[in-house]
Amino acid sequence: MTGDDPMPWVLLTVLGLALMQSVYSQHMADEPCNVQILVPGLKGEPGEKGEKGAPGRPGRLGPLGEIGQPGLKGQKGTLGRYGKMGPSGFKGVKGDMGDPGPKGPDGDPGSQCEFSPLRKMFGEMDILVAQLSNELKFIKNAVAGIKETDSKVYLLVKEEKRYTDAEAYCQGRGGHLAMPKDEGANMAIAGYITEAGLSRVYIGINDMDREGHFTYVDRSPMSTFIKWREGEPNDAYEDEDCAEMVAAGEWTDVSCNPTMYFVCEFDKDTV
Ligand SMILES: [Ca+2]
Ligand SMILES: [Ca+2]
Repeated sequence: MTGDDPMPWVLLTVLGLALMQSVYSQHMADEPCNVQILVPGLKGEPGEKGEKGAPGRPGRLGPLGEIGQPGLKGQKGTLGRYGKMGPSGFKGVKGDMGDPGPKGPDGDPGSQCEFSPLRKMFGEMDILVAQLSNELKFIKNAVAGIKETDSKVYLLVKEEKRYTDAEAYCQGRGGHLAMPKDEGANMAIAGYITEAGLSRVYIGINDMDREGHFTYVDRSPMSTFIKWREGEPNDAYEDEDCAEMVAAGEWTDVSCNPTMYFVCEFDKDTV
């Protein structure tokens, strides 16, 4: 046999295939036909405890709680700082003119010059004009109406002054604050006040020297005629040493400090 002859190869192939078929057929005949039915097995033994897991995510926000009871009052705090300065107040009422001050020292001698006499003359004229103005005011008051009795002339001065200033004004014109010493004089003054539409004026009665011991303003003792209103004099607030007449002609003791109109009296002999 040579390589050029195909017959041996074909023969060998056929024999091989036949052998393989024979083995396979014998194997299939030995295997039974099995039908397997799957059922759950018995429960196993519990496993070992696992490791702790990672923390979970935060839960959702809960609903709002109820309002609690008010707490106890705390202790008083320390004093706070001063506040801001407030706005300016209203302008007050003009006060009374003060008493004249003491005389100042003499000035240095001036230099001699030709105008000195003129300057002195002008100064004197100023003083004269001031005096005349005051007199004119006085005459104007007097012309406006005076009251008189047989022996006295009364002048209502419509300038508000304190008691002592009022008396000084009357004295400056030769009189005093009115000192009613009988019913006629008192009625004349009371009528004067009523006609002028006033409710009160200073009159010349006071207890400035001795509390409760009233005298006339010229320090003469009181006459038997008095016209105190019921309950007066009462020295209210221990500060009433002067007297006023009210429109009805009655007297009350009052403080000497308020300013008000007043009535001067002059003796007819000296007017
Ligand atoms: Ca008094
Ligand atoms: Ca009184």
